[in-house]
Amino acid sequence: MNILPINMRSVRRPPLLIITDMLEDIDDATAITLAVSKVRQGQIDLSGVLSTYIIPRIRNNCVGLMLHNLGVKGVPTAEGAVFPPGKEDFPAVDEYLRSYTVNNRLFQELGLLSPQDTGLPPTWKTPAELIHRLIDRAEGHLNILLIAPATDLALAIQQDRTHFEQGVDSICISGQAKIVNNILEPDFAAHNLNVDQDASREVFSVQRKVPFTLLGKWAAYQTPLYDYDFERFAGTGHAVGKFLKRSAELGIVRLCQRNLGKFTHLYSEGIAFNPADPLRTIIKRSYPYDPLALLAFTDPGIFDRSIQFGRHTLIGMTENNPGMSQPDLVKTKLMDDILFALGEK
Ligand SMILES: [Ca+2]
Repeated sequence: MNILPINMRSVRRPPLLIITDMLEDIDDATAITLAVSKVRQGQIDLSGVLSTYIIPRIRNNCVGLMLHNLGVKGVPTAEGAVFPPGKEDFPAVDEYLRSYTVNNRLFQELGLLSPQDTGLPPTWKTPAELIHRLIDRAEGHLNILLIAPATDLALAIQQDRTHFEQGVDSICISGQAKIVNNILEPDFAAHNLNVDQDASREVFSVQRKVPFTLLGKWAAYQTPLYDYDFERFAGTGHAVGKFLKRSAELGIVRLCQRNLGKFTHLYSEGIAFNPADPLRTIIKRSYPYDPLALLAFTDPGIFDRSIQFGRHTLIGMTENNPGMSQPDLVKTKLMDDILFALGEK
């Protein structure tokens, strides 16, 4: 049973598993860079990174490349679920694979595409098994950051609910919740929770045993990242800094190609689109949903305790209560931590 080395007998820093859909979305890449900074600053132990949703293998490779280029070794990474489970002919699969050719070009351009260098970890039988092994490794004190659809967490709960409820100290989610009849319910206006609604309900079913933190979009709207912020990342000269900048540009291009209506709604004032050369499109503004969810876990004091609901913390659920009275402080923290991972300061 002991596939993982037992070298964490006395865990002081909170062990954190990240579940991500890293690929074309700048949000996840920024969050993973921030996580590496938090490891370096001694605020967390990174227990593992699970990549999920439709093309988990490609996402997992990207995570491996990110960690490798950030100098992180020995962190288990694994492929999560293909969603929807058992429906691999889901139309989105083709579309995603086509889109990957764009990102493939990006990875090659930056010299990041060399999976053989990453020392990719052993293959796990199932993502649920990995989650339960990480609970054991954390001696029943695992924390989970969910910045992706909830499928894998739901499967882990279904596999062994008692072990999950007793072994997980907290779940931090990039997304919104509502309070209905005195319980938390997932708000399906949030993308991560909407993608696999059954899985989201399953995850919320552990709320009486496991404290939740939710970081909603209204918080992210307070601390946009601008083109000049991405220039600073690239300006470090670090390969990942350059990647963050180019990924921000390409992610926006992909959204434009896929869903023009949503693109216009979200970014009508936020980008300078170059139709002659979409890969030269410059992002002017993006919202750091996923990195803020990580900060809500590592640095809860920089947010307002806007809504405490029992043991749960809800930040940025509504327009009237964005969850931070000092957005400049939060933004500075975010930038300093990311730049730290890229070798600045
Ligand atoms: Ca994400």
